[in-house]
Amino acid sequence: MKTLISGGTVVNASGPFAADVLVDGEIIAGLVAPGSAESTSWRESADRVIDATGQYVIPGAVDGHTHMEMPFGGTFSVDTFETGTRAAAFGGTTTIIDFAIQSKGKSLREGLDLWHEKADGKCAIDYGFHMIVSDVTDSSLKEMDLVVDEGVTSFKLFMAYPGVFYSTDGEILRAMQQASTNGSTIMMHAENGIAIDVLVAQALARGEGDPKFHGFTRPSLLEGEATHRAIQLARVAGAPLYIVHLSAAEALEEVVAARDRGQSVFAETCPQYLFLSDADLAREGFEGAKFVCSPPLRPERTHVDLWRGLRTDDLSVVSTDHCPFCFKEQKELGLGDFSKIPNGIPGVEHRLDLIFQGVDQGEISLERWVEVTSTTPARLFGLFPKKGLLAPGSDADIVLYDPHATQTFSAATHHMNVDYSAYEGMQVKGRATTVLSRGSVVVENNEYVGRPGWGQFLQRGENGLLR
Ligand code: DUC
Ligand code: ZN
Ligand code: ZN
Repeated sequence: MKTLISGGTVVNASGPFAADVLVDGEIIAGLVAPGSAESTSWRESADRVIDATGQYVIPGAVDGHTHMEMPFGGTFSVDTFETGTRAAAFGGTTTIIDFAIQSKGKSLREGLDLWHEKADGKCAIDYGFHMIVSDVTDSSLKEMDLVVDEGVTSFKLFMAYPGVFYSTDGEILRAMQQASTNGSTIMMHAENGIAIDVLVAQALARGEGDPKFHGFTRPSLLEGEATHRAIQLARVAGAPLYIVHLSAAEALEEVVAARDRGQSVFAETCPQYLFLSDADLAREGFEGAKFVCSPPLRPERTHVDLWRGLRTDDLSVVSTDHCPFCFKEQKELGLGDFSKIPNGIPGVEHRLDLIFQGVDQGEISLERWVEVTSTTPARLFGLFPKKGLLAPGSDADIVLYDPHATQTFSAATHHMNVDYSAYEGMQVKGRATTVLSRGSVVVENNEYVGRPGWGQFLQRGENGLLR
């Protein structure tokens, strides 16, 4: 199957240029000058020609942080791999990396097998796994090496959620030491969970049960403190560190200091920390529950710091931390007690569009948009240049993006399997119009034309930003 994508502006992380894209089967065969002899001859033999006039042609976006079917807070996140990857495709994301979970007392093997079962034969787009290590023991440390050999090359640890995912500093150090010998990267949920639990108990004892107290009991100082500690532990172990879902200026300062001294520390932020704020968490009645995630939404003034971090590359990636729980019956588990609200915000469908608003509003350049949503996550998580780049030999994961289209986000029209939108009524510029996954069109004219099971498991390599 030969495809020609003609007349568009190709945007890689290196910048925009006019080019026609030749696709042969699942792979990009070439980028050629529009109207060139190569383009004309490809057009003559092509099975399909896609007109990209007036559109950006970008590498399919890579979301390095999702939670499909995640058991959490006494329930499960509601997107399956089938519904979640379909929604991702609608928004121009053609790769997700989800978190397989080692439960306490179980092996990494059991956790990874379970995640393969959940995803196998279900995904609309390609997918990989990170592994959450909840139980650092002699045997799970050894298992980390085996898992790396299977293409799961990053491990998430938690300084938050005592009794669930939490690891002590000693356990974290041991896992980091292991990572330093097997070429993997440690991802850290950096919030001081022990201190937070004290603040939560004190708030509840005062009768402060509304959603906004979720934010008050997780102050940004405790994210900054944990980020500092994680960085120092990684320094001692000599391991690369990736701070997930960075939300606070105090945490960003720590990342800046580490990167300035040359330490291999990377960080992502998420659209919710760039577009939503603690004012949403404090919405009337129980509405704020829709915005309960951890770390919590911060004051609006933090947006400025995070956009700056994206410009300076102190924040290298935007991922979603997509973790959808319905308002009805799931978020409602925490009526009267914010600590029982399942933590998470749906977002896998809207990342590319939301970050494009940053381009439209002059916060970041067009190529930086591609870099933080696609190229850098592909590099960091060992998928580059197969993913994250439009070039000969790369997978033909391609998005046609119309910068002049407008859309309004709403639960009534989104494709995520969740009963509310955190961005209800928000009008945005830009939209993915055609999405190809490995050369096959999966979204066209706002219709899903892919199929569950098209997406393949990606065995990932080492972090490509270490040398
Ligand atoms: N934070 C969330 O909000 N949800 C899932 C897990 C996490 O760390
Ligand atoms: Zn987390
Ligand atoms: Zn997460």
